[in-house]
Amino acid sequence: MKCISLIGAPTDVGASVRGAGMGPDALRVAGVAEALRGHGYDVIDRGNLAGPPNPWQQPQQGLRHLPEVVAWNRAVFEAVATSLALDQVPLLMGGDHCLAIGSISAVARQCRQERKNLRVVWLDAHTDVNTAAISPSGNMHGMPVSCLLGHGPEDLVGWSGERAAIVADALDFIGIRSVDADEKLAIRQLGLQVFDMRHIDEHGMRNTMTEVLQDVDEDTHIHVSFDLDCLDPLDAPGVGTGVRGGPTYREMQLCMEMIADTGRLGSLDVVEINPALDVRNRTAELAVEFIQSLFGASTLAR
Ligand code: EXY
Ligand code: MN
Ligand code: MN
Ligand code: MN
Repeated sequence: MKCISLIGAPTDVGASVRGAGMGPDALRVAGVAEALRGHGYDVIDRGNLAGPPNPWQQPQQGLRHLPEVVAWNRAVFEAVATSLALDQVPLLMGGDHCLAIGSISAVARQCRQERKNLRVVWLDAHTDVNTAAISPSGNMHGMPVSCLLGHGPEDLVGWSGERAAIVADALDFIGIRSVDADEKLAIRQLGLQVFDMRHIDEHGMRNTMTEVLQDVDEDTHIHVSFDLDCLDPLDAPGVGTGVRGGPTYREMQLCMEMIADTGRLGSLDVVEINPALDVRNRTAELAVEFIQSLFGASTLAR
């Protein structure tokens, strides 16, 4: 069993509201390390990364806080790369979702070196595929997917060794229900696979995940990028950009369990938990429940 390394990135520089910077400690208080140890994993908490404070400025040329976003992602990239080089499973504790740029770029580089097929499962209410040209807000937590596909500011692309860290085919979105007008066009142009809430309503989570995971084989590395706003805000109130109508608790558990069953989970982001908006740490506690399922805890297994 691989060792899991917890990496805290306490920042909200990419977000629209303040507070996600407290996410790493909320997960610690909710007992993430103890829970995983309880399932037999070795867990190393590498503490929190350092980076610049949130200057809370207006966007410049369509991008808000670009230098700070670059600095935080650099730190994340290095930490995730180090953990993968040690053959550990990095669990990035955000922070807002812009941090997936550094995290997934490091994973993509490692997969290329090891000739593994990278598959990214993006659990979110949003598609995060804005760019400076089309974003309605300039907030960079709405742009990590574009950056990873090679369509971001020069400072944020190419870290994996290729301009695009991932190809559109390697990415599946689940739980989507909020897409900006120009993002819809981008999704079509890029050929992205979006399993939106209507798809889950009509086909169920089981069929959806069967489709998502159909070509996973022994050479596959699955990266899960888990934005807690994927869940319904009634279950997960501690998020900055909640959208009603998310998957139910059981649907999300099944999603996690089916990923766990492949045995190919290699890395994970847990982002957008905002304790300032939460109710008694409920969202971090819920995240810890889902993280356990993702790492193979099930009702009848130890
Ligand atoms: N699409 C909106 C924007 O780009 O401003 C909202 C993005 C919210 C992103 C959250 C993290 O997933
Ligand atoms: Mn997101
Ligand atoms: Mn989101
Ligand atoms: Mn696909």
